[in-house]
Formats: sequence, C-alpha cells, structure tokens
Amino acid sequence: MASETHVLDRPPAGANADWTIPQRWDAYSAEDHATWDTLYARQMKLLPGRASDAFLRGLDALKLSESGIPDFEELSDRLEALTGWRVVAVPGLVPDDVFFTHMANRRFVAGNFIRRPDQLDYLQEPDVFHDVFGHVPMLADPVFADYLAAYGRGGLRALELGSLKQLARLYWYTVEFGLVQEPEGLRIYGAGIVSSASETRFSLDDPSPNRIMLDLARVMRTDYRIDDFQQTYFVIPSFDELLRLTVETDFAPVYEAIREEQEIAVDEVLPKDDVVTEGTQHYARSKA
Ligand code: HBI
Ligand code: FE
Repeated sequence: MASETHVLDRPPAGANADWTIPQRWDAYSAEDHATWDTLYARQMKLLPGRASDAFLRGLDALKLSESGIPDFEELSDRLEALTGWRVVAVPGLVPDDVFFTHMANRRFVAGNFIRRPDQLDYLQEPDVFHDVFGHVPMLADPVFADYLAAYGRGGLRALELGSLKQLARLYWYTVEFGLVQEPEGLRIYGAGIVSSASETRFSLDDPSPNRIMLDLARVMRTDYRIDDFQQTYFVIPSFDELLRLTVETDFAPVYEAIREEQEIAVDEVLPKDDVVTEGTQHYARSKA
C-alpha cells in the first residue's frame, strides 16, 4: 500500500534505470517461504464468501495456491497470457512517475522482500505478500486489468495537472480498499483488505465503518488514513462500471470542479451520499 515514507529519488545501486531489480527467488530462506504459507493459509480461511469472485478466480487461474513465495517470471508468464500484465520487482516505494509509467505499460511493481515473522499483522512498506497476493489476482480479470492500466495513464496526466492527491484517493478507495456489490452481497476486492486478516473481517462484518456507493468527485475529495482501518469504504456496483467511469470520464474537469471545495473527513456522511451502511464509528472512537 502506498505511503509517503522512504521514497528515494534515484534508483539504488544494483537497480535498473526503471528501478526494477531481480527478484532473486533463490535467495529466499525457508523461513521466508513459511511466512508466505502462514499468511496464505490464514487468508484462505477468511476469503471464500468475503472476497470478490474475480479475486478468487484470479488466485486459481494464477495457481497462487502452490506453496511458497511465487517466482515472478512464472507468475508473469501465466498473467501475461490472460491480460498482458507482468510483475516486476522493485526495492520498495518508487517515485510516482516511475510507478505510473510501469502501470500504464502493464507492469505491476512489487516488493521482493517479505515481512518478518514478528510483523505478520502490520507493516508500513508493501512487501511481496501485500503486492502479489493482494494485488495480482485482480490483474487476471480482464476488466480490472484494463482499469489499472487506465489508472496508470491517468496518474501520468494527474502529475502534469498537479492533481495527484485527488487521483491517489481513487486508488486508495478502489485498488487498495474497495468493496464491490455482488449478487450474494458485499465483497472485498481491495488489496489492502484481502492481504490483511483483521481488515478482511472489519471491512465487511463490523458495524463501525461507513459503506458508501462510490462517486468519483466525492472520493477524490475524501481524506484517508494510512495508520489504521478505514472509517469509510466505497462500494462499486461492478468492475465494468468502475472501468466505464474511468475511461469515459475526462478527469481534468473533475479536478477543476473540486479544486475550491473542502476536503471531506474520513468519517463524514453527506446528504447526497448513497449509503449502503452508515457506520457507528465505534472502533475509531474507542481509540481516540
Ligand atoms: N511504489 N512500490 C510502490 N508501490 C506503490 O504502491 C506506490 C509506489 N510509488 C508511488 C505510489 N505508490 C503512489 O504514487 C500512488 O499510490 C499514488
Ligand atoms: Fe498496495
């Protein structure tokens, strides 16, 4: 997941000009692979019936059930055959323009390191479990794959327009923390949720957070928190609708329209909102 910490301004020694590095699959220890397997088993107890159908199909199509940290080359060969995307390793957070250029060209950047066994529940930098288990299954879905490539192009444009903050909120509330309405009920597709056992439960089962139908300008005005569970989740009716919204809307006039408007707080519910569930905010208040 994105955060503002530890972003270098040029590729570190040993990295390529585009910031990619070799995954060095052979360098993982038995403990590293065991950490992946522990996290995988924990999520797979929770995700059937909670994760979106597209996510679960992606896991299957990419054979992510095989034990151990995936080899990016093998994984990319499977993924490329489905949607044209590949997974490339990077040393950590990369600059925004580098991140978006890879994305626009259907390369998903992933950390190659894995969290330590004492960090199973929380870490700030995106590791291989968050990036690969969390993000890559959705990229096996042709519609979502097109959405993320369009987002990459939109990111480059937002940098030129000075509107990255607004666009980044769309990423946060869809790619990282999105919920989707499916015939059997709400389901998770955001990578920040599907890679976290506690937020998998919280985002769907807890009465605390708001769950609100996604409106583009509304989301682009909404703050988010990087330090704890979200206080509001945004729901899309389908991935087709998300893609349509993104490719058929020129974001420049949206950025203009909201430029003078106030930011919306993380827990706010507006009269115009199409509310799925209004949260009690009990969880956030209990910590304040
Ligand atoms: N780099 N590796 C990595 N992963 C990210 O999620 C990421 C990044 N660099 C920038 C970035 N995210 C943000 O610019 C976007 O989320 C807006
Ligand atoms: Fe992420």
